[in-house]
Amino acid sequence: MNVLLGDKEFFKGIQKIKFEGQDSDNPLSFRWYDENRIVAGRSMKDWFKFAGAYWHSFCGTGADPFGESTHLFPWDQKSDVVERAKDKADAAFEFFTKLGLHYYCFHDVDVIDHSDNILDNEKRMSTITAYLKEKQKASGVQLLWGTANLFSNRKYMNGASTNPDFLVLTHAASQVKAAIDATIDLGGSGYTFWGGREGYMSLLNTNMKREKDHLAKFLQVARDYARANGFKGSFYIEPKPCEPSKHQYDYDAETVIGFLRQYDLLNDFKLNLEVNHATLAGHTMQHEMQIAADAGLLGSMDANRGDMQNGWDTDQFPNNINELTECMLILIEAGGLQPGGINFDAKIRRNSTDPADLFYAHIGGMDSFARALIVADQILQKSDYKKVRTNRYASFDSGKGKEFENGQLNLTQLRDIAAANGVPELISGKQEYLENIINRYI
Ligand code: XUL
Ligand code: CO
Repeated sequence: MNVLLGDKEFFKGIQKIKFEGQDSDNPLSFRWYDENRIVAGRSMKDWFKFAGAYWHSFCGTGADPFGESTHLFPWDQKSDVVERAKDKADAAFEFFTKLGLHYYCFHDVDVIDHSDNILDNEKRMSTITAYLKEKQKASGVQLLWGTANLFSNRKYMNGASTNPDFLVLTHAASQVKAAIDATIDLGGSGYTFWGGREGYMSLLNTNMKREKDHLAKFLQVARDYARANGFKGSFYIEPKPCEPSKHQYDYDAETVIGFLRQYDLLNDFKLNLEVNHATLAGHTMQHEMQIAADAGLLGSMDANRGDMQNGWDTDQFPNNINELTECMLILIEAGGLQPGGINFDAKIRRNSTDPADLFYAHIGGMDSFARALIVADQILQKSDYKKVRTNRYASFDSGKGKEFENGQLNLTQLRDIAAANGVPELISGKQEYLENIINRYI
């Protein structure tokens, strides 16, 4: 009997996924992701720290507002809450192990169903945490980050920590406390706050200033509790502009950084950026990553992609090499994610109903990242990408430009330089040239 699988196997007929290289036509193999391959000084495994998302892969039933579930999970059959949760954990760890994912992420309600009773929920969480700990030990899979779901239960319809009703805020606190306890117990390197309902539906009934103050106070007490109980990892805020709220307070990277600075949270919190959230905010993921990297706050990342033709969070698996290459250029130059990894916050489509579909989806995502990393490394090593970018700013490297950067010139002196030097030459930004470099190395 396989100790990891116990006496049940949920993904029958699927063996450990191996790297077989570009010439392989086995759809259940990696063509680019070779976890021990060194790229830009580190193994792929280390650059990415790929994680599986419990919620999409083991809880998401494929139901949508127009139709019932299509993903009928064999691990969701037992009537006993704990037994059902253990089956789900068995399925999840079988999947992580067969795919070669070394990390995972969860919300409290993903790993075990919750009731209306706080004491009961705390007991449930500690029971399943003990079980997950055993699974982690047997498999070597680690917790990338934990979180609490503060958006699905009806009591959170007006927000969790930003709810106008203080009692609702205390319920959110009870969940966060238990989820932090589980994260610490499982050795998680991060704890994420995604505030799906921390925002408003209408300003007519909302005191935005008070709600944002409550959000900050809530984050401070959660931070203090976790630190007092030995949590050494990073807290993450995951920005998203809207959905399910009309306007979410953690709108995008820049907004969150301003918020963290205003409430003195920059020492403990970093960003967990998600591709489809970036595009909903009217940005590219590259933009969000560069903002975070420049602030030293590039903590972790949720991988997925949206759909160009519709404006919501479709959470599809990533497959755009061109876009990912631009992201990997930023990742490599920033020295990687610190201390997080790449969590597949992505779901297979409602009509992807074969057990193998979950493997195809992740293999495609991992291969896309791997290929993009290789391409980005080639660009950085072999092309003049860096030189072109650096040279654009050469006028600030010496002389009067340098003096300006050093704060040594006033407005009148700047005017005098303009008057003495005449009309500036037109200097090309070379955008198409740089775009061609990316395609050349793909
Ligand atoms: C929702 C989303 C969440 C967070 C965790 O859009 O991304 O799943 O990642 O709460
Ligand atoms: Co996410």
